[in-house]
Amino acid sequence: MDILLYNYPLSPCGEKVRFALAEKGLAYEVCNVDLGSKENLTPKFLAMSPKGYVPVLVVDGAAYIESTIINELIDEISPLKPLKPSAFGDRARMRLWTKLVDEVLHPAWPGIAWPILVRPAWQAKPQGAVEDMLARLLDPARRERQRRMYLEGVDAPGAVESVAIFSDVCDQMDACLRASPWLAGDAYSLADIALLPYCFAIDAFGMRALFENRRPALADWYRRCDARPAYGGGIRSMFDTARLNEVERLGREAWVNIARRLRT
Ligand SMILES: N[C@@H](CCC(=O)N[C@@H](CS)C(=O)NCC(=O)O)C(=O)O
Repeated sequence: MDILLYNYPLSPCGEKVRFALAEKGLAYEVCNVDLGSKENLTPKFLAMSPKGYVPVLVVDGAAYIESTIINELIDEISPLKPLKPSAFGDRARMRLWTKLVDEVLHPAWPGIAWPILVRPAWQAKPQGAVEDMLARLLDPARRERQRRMYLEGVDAPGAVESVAIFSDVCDQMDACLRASPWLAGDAYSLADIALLPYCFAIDAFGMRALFENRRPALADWYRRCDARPAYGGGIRSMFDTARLNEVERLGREAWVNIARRLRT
């Protein structure tokens, strides 16, 4: 089976797919799509992903979009080591978590991540070049949101609210993990995989205190996820060290501003 993943490193949706592929031990190639220079808006990419979103998973020449659906597909491609719980009640719980990610957590995510992952590259470009890239976005609301994040960083509307949403999801995870070892019961599942990239990114941004403080069950879950053999004994080993160092520095700077906004 030929598998190719179009991804942007540290994009939680793309990392979610990488974690599922790693759990299954499936070999795949990666093609990084630079969201900072809008490589996702080329006609070739839009033909696969009409909204210009990564990830896209190409399996034997057929392209699939939407990370939650892609992860279910990966689980079906390789039925060994199932990533869906065997009990129907646990499968329903798993899907409540993936739905929460798709409908609540991920839509809030750009408020935390864009100022760190994309804004610095845009600030290094002439403003006209950034406006040209923004003009290529088809959705006016997405264009306006990205423009505000470019101009205002964590002061843009939505950034502080994103932290509040993330914090609320962490509370829900902690409550669940006090009662069961994994989010959808006794076995590691697509629910854990759906949430893990967000916690990893926050960790990589040097903001781990945001989800660990006062949440011992969540902190323990994160350590157990990180130690899973599929991730090479540490999720950091799946990333470029220089890029991790850079996002940690940017994340710590952003956090100073977010913390100031939270206090006011
Ligand atoms: N619902 C989609 C969301 C994908 C998505 O938001 N991808 C982001 C990166 S995490 C993206 O490609 N953003 C590019 C842009 O907004 O220009 C999924 O789960 O795959």
